[in-house]
Amino acid sequence: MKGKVIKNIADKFTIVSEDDVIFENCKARGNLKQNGKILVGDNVEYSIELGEAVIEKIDCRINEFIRPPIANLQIMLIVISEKPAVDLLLLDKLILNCKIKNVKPIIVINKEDIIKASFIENIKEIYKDSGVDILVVSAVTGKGKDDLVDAIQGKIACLSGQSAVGKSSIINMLLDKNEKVGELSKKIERGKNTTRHAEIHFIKEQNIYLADTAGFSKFDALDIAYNKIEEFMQEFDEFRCDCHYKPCSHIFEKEQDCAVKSALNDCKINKNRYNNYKQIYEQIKNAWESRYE
Ligand SMILES: Nc1nc2c(ncn2[C@@H]2O[C@H](COP(=O)(O)OP(=O)(O)OP(=O)(O)O)[C@@H](O)[C@H]2O)c(=O)[nH]1
Ligand SMILES: [Mg+2]
Ligand SMILES: [Zn+2]
Repeated sequence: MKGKVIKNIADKFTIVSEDDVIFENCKARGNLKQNGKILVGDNVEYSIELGEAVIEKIDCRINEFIRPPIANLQIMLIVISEKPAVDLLLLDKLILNCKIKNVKPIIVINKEDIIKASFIENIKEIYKDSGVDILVVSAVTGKGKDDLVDAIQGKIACLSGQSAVGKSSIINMLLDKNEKVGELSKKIERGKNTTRHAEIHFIKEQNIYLADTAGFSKFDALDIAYNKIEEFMQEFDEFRCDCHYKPCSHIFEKEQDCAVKSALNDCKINKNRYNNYKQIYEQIKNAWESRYE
Protein backbone atom coordinates (compact mmCIF):
# COMPACT_ATOMS: atom_id res chain seq x y z
CA MET A 1 0.00 0.00 0.00
CA LYS A 2 1.11 3.54 -0.70
CA GLY A 3 1.09 6.63 1.46
CA LYS A 4 2.81 9.92 2.19
CA VAL A 5 4.85 10.71 5.30
CA ILE A 6 3.62 13.95 6.85
CA LYS A 7 5.30 13.92 10.25
CA ASN A 8 8.30 12.47 12.00
CA ILE A 9 8.82 12.59 15.73
CA ALA A 10 11.87 10.66 16.86
CA ASP A 11 11.43 8.17 14.01
CA LYS A 12 7.77 7.55 14.66
CA PHE A 13 6.08 8.53 11.44
CA THR A 14 2.62 9.72 10.51
CA ILE A 15 1.43 8.51 7.11
CA VAL A 16 -1.58 9.52 5.03
CA SER A 17 -2.74 6.63 2.88
CA GLU A 18 -3.92 7.04 -0.70
CA ASP A 19 -7.51 7.01 0.53
CA ASP A 20 -6.77 9.64 3.19
CA VAL A 21 -6.56 7.37 6.23
CA ILE A 22 -4.07 8.70 8.76
CA PHE A 23 -1.73 6.23 10.49
CA GLU A 24 0.20 7.57 13.45
CA ASN A 25 3.28 6.19 15.22
CA CYS A 26 4.38 4.09 12.27
CA LYS A 27 7.71 2.36 12.33
CA ALA A 28 10.12 1.70 9.50
CA ARG A 29 11.62 -1.57 8.35
CA GLY A 30 15.29 -2.50 8.65
CA ASN A 31 17.79 -0.06 7.21
CA LEU A 32 15.12 2.61 6.70
CA LYS A 33 15.20 3.03 10.46
CA GLN A 34 18.49 4.86 10.10
CA ASN A 35 18.36 8.41 11.29
CA GLY A 36 17.16 10.80 8.60
CA LYS A 37 16.60 8.19 5.88
CA ILE A 38 12.90 8.88 5.70
CA LEU A 39 11.90 12.48 5.17
CA VAL A 40 8.62 14.20 5.68
CA GLY A 41 7.08 14.37 2.19
CA ASP A 42 8.33 10.94 1.19
CA ASN A 43 5.98 8.71 -0.74
CA VAL A 44 6.32 5.28 0.78
CA GLU A 45 5.10 1.74 0.54
CA TYR A 46 3.84 0.31 3.78
CA SER A 47 2.36 -2.89 5.07
CA ILE A 48 0.04 -3.53 7.99
CA GLU A 49 1.47 -5.62 10.79
CA LEU A 50 -0.63 -6.36 13.89
CA GLY A 51 -2.90 -3.45 12.97
CA GLU A 52 -0.03 -0.99 12.57
CA ALA A 53 1.54 0.46 9.43
CA VAL A 54 5.20 -0.35 8.80
CA ILE A 55 7.17 1.57 6.16
CA GLU A 56 8.80 -0.85 3.73
CA LYS A 57 10.18 1.30 0.92
CA ILE A 58 10.73 4.93 -0.08
CA ASP A 59 9.83 6.03 -3.63
CA CYS A 60 12.23 8.17 -5.69
CA ARG A 61 12.13 11.83 -4.70
CA ILE A 62 11.57 14.76 -7.03
CA ASN A 63 13.61 16.94 -4.66
CA GLU A 64 14.78 17.29 -1.08
CA PHE A 65 15.48 20.23 1.18
CA ILE A 66 17.77 20.36 4.18
CA ARG A 67 16.25 23.27 6.05
CA PRO A 68 13.48 22.44 6.60
CA PRO A 69 14.14 18.72 6.03
CA ILE A 70 11.45 17.82 3.55
CA ALA A 71 11.14 15.87 0.30
CA ASN A 72 8.88 16.19 -2.72
CA LEU A 73 7.85 19.79 -2.30
CA GLN A 74 5.71 20.42 -5.39
CA ILE A 75 4.55 24.02 -5.19
CA MET A 76 5.95 27.19 -3.69
CA LEU A 77 3.48 30.02 -3.33
CA ILE A 78 5.63 33.15 -3.45
CA VAL A 79 3.51 35.89 -1.93
CA ILE A 80 4.02 39.51 -2.93
CA SER A 81 2.05 42.73 -2.61
CA GLU A 82 2.30 46.41 -3.35
CA LYS A 83 2.74 47.10 0.36
CA PRO A 84 5.34 46.31 1.57
CA ALA A 85 7.08 47.28 -1.68
CA VAL A 86 7.86 44.23 -3.74
CA ASP A 87 11.49 43.10 -3.89
CA LEU A 88 11.75 41.71 -7.43
CA LEU A 89 15.31 40.50 -6.93
CA LEU A 90 14.23 38.36 -3.98
CA LEU A 91 11.27 37.15 -6.05
CA ASP A 92 13.56 36.14 -8.92
CA LYS A 93 15.91 34.35 -6.53
CA LEU A 94 13.01 32.40 -5.07
CA ILE A 95 11.79 31.52 -8.58
CA LEU A 96 15.27 30.41 -9.61
CA ASN A 97 15.62 28.31 -6.48
CA CYS A 98 12.28 26.64 -7.29
CA LYS A 99 13.40 25.83 -10.82
CA ILE A 100 16.71 24.40 -9.59
CA LYS A 101 14.83 22.26 -7.09
CA ASN A 102 12.11 21.16 -9.47
CA VAL A 103 9.38 22.94 -7.52
CA LYS A 104 6.60 24.79 -9.35
CA PRO A 105 6.66 28.46 -8.34
CA ILE A 106 3.41 30.42 -8.29
CA ILE A 107 3.41 34.17 -7.71
CA VAL A 108 0.52 35.06 -5.42
CA ILE A 109 -0.30 38.76 -5.50
CA ASN A 110 -2.09 39.42 -2.22
CA LYS A 111 -4.15 42.33 -0.85
CA GLU A 112 -6.18 42.65 -4.06
CA ASP A 113 -8.65 44.77 -2.06
CA ILE A 114 -6.16 47.61 -1.59
CA ILE A 115 -3.65 47.46 -4.44
CA LYS A 116 -3.76 49.35 -7.73
CA ALA A 117 -4.74 47.47 -10.89
CA SER A 118 -1.62 48.90 -12.49
CA PHE A 119 0.55 47.04 -9.96
CA ILE A 120 -1.01 43.71 -10.99
CA GLU A 121 -0.66 44.55 -14.68
CA ASN A 122 2.99 45.46 -14.21
CA ILE A 123 3.82 42.16 -12.49
CA LYS A 124 1.94 40.24 -15.19
CA GLU A 125 3.90 42.08 -17.85
CA ILE A 126 7.29 41.42 -16.25
CA TYR A 127 6.63 37.70 -15.80
CA LYS A 128 4.65 37.00 -18.97
CA ASP A 129 7.41 34.93 -20.60
CA SER A 130 8.87 33.50 -17.40
CA GLY A 131 6.63 30.45 -17.31
CA VAL A 132 5.54 31.34 -13.78
CA ASP A 133 1.81 31.34 -13.04
CA ILE A 134 0.32 34.33 -11.25
CA LEU A 135 -2.70 34.31 -8.98
CA VAL A 136 -4.36 37.37 -7.47
CA VAL A 137 -5.99 37.03 -4.06
CA SER A 138 -7.20 38.96 -1.08
CA ALA A 139 -6.86 37.20 2.24
CA VAL A 140 -9.28 39.78 3.67
CA THR A 141 -12.17 39.41 1.20
CA GLY A 142 -11.42 35.82 0.15
CA LYS A 143 -11.18 36.80 -3.49
CA GLY A 144 -9.18 34.31 -5.56
CA LYS A 145 -9.37 31.64 -2.87
CA ASP A 146 -10.96 28.98 -5.09
CA ASP A 147 -8.29 29.32 -7.77
CA LEU A 148 -5.60 29.12 -5.11
CA VAL A 149 -7.12 25.97 -3.63
CA ASP A 150 -7.41 24.46 -7.13
CA ALA A 151 -3.75 25.20 -7.81
CA ILE A 152 -2.45 23.40 -4.74
CA GLN A 153 -4.99 20.62 -4.23
CA GLY A 154 -3.47 17.21 -3.62
CA LYS A 155 0.07 18.60 -3.83
CA ILE A 156 2.63 19.50 -1.20
CA ALA A 157 2.83 23.29 -1.11
CA CYS A 158 4.56 25.91 1.01
CA LEU A 159 4.43 29.67 1.29
CA SER A 160 7.31 32.09 1.05
CA GLY A 161 7.80 35.81 0.67
CA GLN A 162 8.79 39.01 2.43
CA SER A 163 7.55 39.86 5.88
CA ALA A 164 4.04 41.38 6.07
CA VAL A 165 2.93 40.38 2.55
CA GLY A 166 0.17 38.26 4.11
CA LYS A 167 1.43 34.68 4.33
CA SER A 168 -0.21 34.06 7.70
CA SER A 169 -3.41 35.70 6.50
CA ILE A 170 -3.48 33.43 3.43
CA ILE A 171 -3.01 30.35 5.62
CA ASN A 172 -5.96 31.49 7.71
CA MET A 173 -8.03 32.00 4.58
CA LEU A 174 -7.19 28.48 3.37
CA LEU A 175 -8.12 26.98 6.72
CA ASP A 176 -11.35 28.87 7.28
CA LYS A 177 -13.50 25.75 7.41
CA ASN A 178 -11.20 24.20 9.95
CA GLU A 179 -12.21 24.30 13.60
CA LYS A 180 -8.76 24.60 15.03
CA VAL A 181 -7.86 27.39 12.68
CA GLY A 182 -5.87 29.54 15.12
CA GLU A 183 -3.83 26.71 16.48
CA LEU A 184 -3.14 25.03 13.17
CA SER A 185 -2.20 28.20 11.33
CA LYS A 186 0.29 29.07 14.07
CA LYS A 187 1.84 25.65 13.73
CA ILE A 188 2.17 26.00 9.96
CA GLU A 189 3.70 29.46 10.22
CA ARG A 190 6.24 28.73 12.86
CA GLY A 191 7.46 25.27 12.09
CA LYS A 192 9.90 23.94 14.64
CA ASN A 193 13.15 25.73 14.84
CA THR A 194 15.33 22.66 14.71
CA THR A 195 17.24 21.14 11.85
CA ARG A 196 15.53 17.79 12.21
CA HIS A 197 11.91 18.73 12.44
CA ALA A 198 9.52 19.39 9.62
CA GLU A 199 5.84 18.78 9.22
CA ILE A 200 3.26 18.78 6.49
CA HIS A 201 -0.19 19.80 7.58
CA PHE A 202 -2.82 17.75 5.81
CA ILE A 203 -6.20 19.44 5.63
CA LYS A 204 -8.45 16.63 4.61
CA GLU A 205 -11.58 18.67 3.86
CA GLN A 206 -9.78 20.59 1.13
CA ASN A 207 -7.18 17.97 0.21
CA ILE A 208 -4.38 20.42 0.93
CA TYR A 209 -0.88 19.57 2.12
CA LEU A 210 0.83 22.65 3.54
CA ALA A 211 4.46 22.43 4.63
CA ASP A 212 5.75 24.49 7.52
CA THR A 213 6.37 28.00 6.24
CA ALA A 214 9.42 28.93 8.31
CA GLY A 215 12.66 28.61 6.37
CA PHE A 216 11.49 28.82 2.77
CA SER A 217 11.87 32.58 2.36
CA LYS A 218 15.57 32.47 3.12
CA PHE A 219 18.36 30.56 1.51
CA ASP A 220 22.03 30.71 2.36
CA ALA A 221 23.20 30.41 -1.21
CA LEU A 222 21.65 29.21 -4.42
CA ASP A 223 22.89 25.71 -5.00
CA ILE A 224 24.01 26.10 -8.60
CA ALA A 225 27.03 26.95 -10.76
CA TYR A 226 26.74 30.49 -12.13
CA ASN A 227 27.02 29.36 -15.75
CA LYS A 228 23.94 27.15 -15.31
CA ILE A 229 21.58 29.91 -14.19
CA GLU A 230 20.73 30.95 -17.72
CA GLU A 231 19.21 27.53 -18.39
CA PHE A 232 16.43 28.39 -15.97
CA MET A 233 15.51 31.66 -17.68
CA GLN A 234 12.56 30.64 -19.84
CA GLU A 235 12.72 34.07 -21.51
CA PHE A 236 16.00 33.00 -23.13
CA ASP A 237 14.63 29.75 -24.59
CA GLU A 238 13.71 31.21 -27.96
CA PHE A 239 17.08 32.89 -28.45
CA ARG A 240 19.97 31.03 -26.82
CA CYS A 241 20.46 28.57 -29.68
CA ASP A 242 21.36 31.53 -31.92
CA CYS A 243 24.14 32.78 -29.64
CA HIS A 244 27.54 32.49 -31.30
CA TYR A 245 29.43 31.03 -28.33
CA LYS A 246 28.21 28.02 -26.43
CA PRO A 247 27.88 28.25 -23.54
CA CYS A 248 27.04 31.94 -23.56
CA SER A 249 26.68 33.99 -20.40
CA HIS A 250 24.50 36.53 -22.27
CA ILE A 251 26.36 39.14 -20.20
CA PHE A 252 29.98 39.47 -21.31
CA GLU A 253 29.63 38.58 -24.98
CA LYS A 254 29.23 41.32 -27.56
CA GLU A 255 25.68 41.99 -28.68
CA GLN A 256 26.37 40.82 -32.24
CA ASP A 257 27.44 37.43 -30.82
CA CYS A 258 24.60 37.08 -28.31
CA ALA A 259 21.04 36.55 -29.51
CA VAL A 260 19.71 37.08 -25.98
CA LYS A 261 21.31 40.52 -25.68
CA SER A 262 20.09 41.42 -29.09
CA ALA A 263 16.55 40.30 -28.16
CA LEU A 264 16.82 42.38 -25.01
CA ASN A 265 17.72 45.38 -27.09
CA ASP A 266 14.69 44.77 -29.30
CA CYS A 267 12.49 44.64 -26.15
CA LYS A 268 11.72 40.95 -26.70
CA ILE A 269 13.04 40.11 -23.23
CA ASN A 270 11.93 41.96 -20.12
CA LYS A 271 14.67 44.28 -18.83
CA ASN A 272 13.76 43.77 -15.20
CA ARG A 273 14.09 40.01 -15.49
CA TYR A 274 17.34 40.32 -17.44
CA ASN A 275 18.90 42.76 -14.96
CA ASN A 276 18.00 40.49 -12.06
CA TYR A 277 19.48 37.53 -13.95
CA LYS A 278 22.68 39.53 -14.32
CA GLN A 279 22.76 40.46 -10.64
CA ILE A 280 22.13 36.91 -9.50
CA TYR A 281 24.81 35.65 -11.91
CA GLU A 282 27.35 38.12 -10.54
CA GLN A 283 26.49 37.38 -6.91
CA ILE A 284 26.85 33.65 -7.41
CA LYS A 285 30.02 34.04 -9.46
CA ASN A 286 31.62 36.18 -6.74
CA ALA A 287 30.64 33.73 -4.02
CA TRP A 288 31.92 30.87 -6.16
CA GLU A 289 35.27 32.53 -6.81
CA SER A 290 35.86 33.46 -3.20
CA ARG A 291 35.19 29.85 -2.29
CA TYR A 292 37.21 28.02 -4.96
CA GLU A 293 39.90 30.37 -6.22
N1 LIG B 1 -6.08 44.89 3.08
C1 LIG B 1 -5.50 43.71 3.21
N2 LIG B 1 -4.62 43.51 4.23
C2 LIG B 1 -4.05 42.29 4.33
C3 LIG B 1 -4.34 41.24 3.43
N3 LIG B 1 -3.62 40.16 3.80
C4 LIG B 1 -2.90 40.51 4.87
N4 LIG B 1 -3.16 41.80 5.21
C5 LIG B 1 -2.57 42.55 6.33
O1 LIG B 1 -1.16 42.64 6.15
C6 LIG B 1 -0.47 42.55 7.38
C7 LIG B 1 0.56 41.44 7.34
O2 LIG B 1 -0.10 40.18 7.18
P1 LIG B 1 0.52 38.83 7.70
O3 LIG B 1 -0.39 37.75 7.27
O4 LIG B 1 0.84 38.94 9.14
O5 LIG B 1 1.89 38.80 6.88
P2 LIG B 1 3.05 37.68 6.90
O6 LIG B 1 3.52 37.52 5.51
O7 LIG B 1 2.59 36.47 7.61
O8 LIG B 1 4.20 38.44 7.71
P3 LIG B 1 5.41 37.74 8.54
O9 LIG B 1 4.83 36.72 9.46
O10 LIG B 1 6.05 38.89 9.25
O11 LIG B 1 6.36 37.16 7.55
C8 LIG B 1 -1.55 42.33 8.43
O12 LIG B 1 -1.85 43.57 9.03
C9 LIG B 1 -2.73 41.82 7.64
O13 LIG B 1 -3.97 42.15 8.24
C10 LIG B 1 -5.28 41.49 2.38
O14 LIG B 1 -5.59 40.65 1.53
N5 LIG B 1 -5.81 42.75 2.32
MG1 LIG C 1 3.32 35.50 9.37
ZN1 LIG D 1 23.98 34.81 -25.42
